[in-house]
Amino acid sequence: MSKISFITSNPDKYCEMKAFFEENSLELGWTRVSLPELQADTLEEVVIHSLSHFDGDGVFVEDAGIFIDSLSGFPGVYSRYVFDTIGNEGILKLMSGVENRSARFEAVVGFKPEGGGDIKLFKGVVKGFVSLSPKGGKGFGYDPIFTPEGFKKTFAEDEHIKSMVSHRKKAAEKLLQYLKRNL
Ligand code: ITT
Repeated sequence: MSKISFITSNPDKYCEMKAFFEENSLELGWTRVSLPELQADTLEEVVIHSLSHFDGDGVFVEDAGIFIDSLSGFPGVYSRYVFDTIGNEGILKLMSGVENRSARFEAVVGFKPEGGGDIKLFKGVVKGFVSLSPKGGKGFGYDPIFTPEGFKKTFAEDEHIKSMVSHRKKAAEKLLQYLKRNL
């Protein structure tokens, strides 16, 4: 199998994905470029649009976001823009006094198979809650304000928990199963 490459501008996303590949004795290349941010309704649309900019194959992109129930799924596909503008403090302000803290992270991986063929999509979801304050230092993105269901610590407080149950881990597992079956 030639080396699969992850197209992303985000080092945190690459490092997490690389660790999942290494656990499966696979190398993961990094195509570090900024992807055009399409304003679309779903992560799947964003992923397909991003991949359409690349001629090569054996590559994948991944789009992720946090969907907050009491905000009707906001910021969802706009997670990057919202993080870069109002950030975690802004999200917590929007949720001030809100009792329903439930939320989920979603990740969609889009893989362009080697030698051509349709784009394959793999989705991972983790349910949890938005904490009342950021915990665990600066962390990656929304990690300091997200506590996964069944745990008491935010993703930023416990990276080990994140590596076991995250949306990215679940999408990566599906991608890795596909790669093992097909390559
Ligand atoms: P690429 O599109 O170049 O891959 P990006 O930073 O734009 O990188 P996404 O669109 O997938 O990545 O993610 C949107 C934002 O959501 C991202 O910038 C983070 O702030 C946040 N995010 C994504 N995955 C996350 C995770 O696992 N934990 C915390 N925040 C995350």
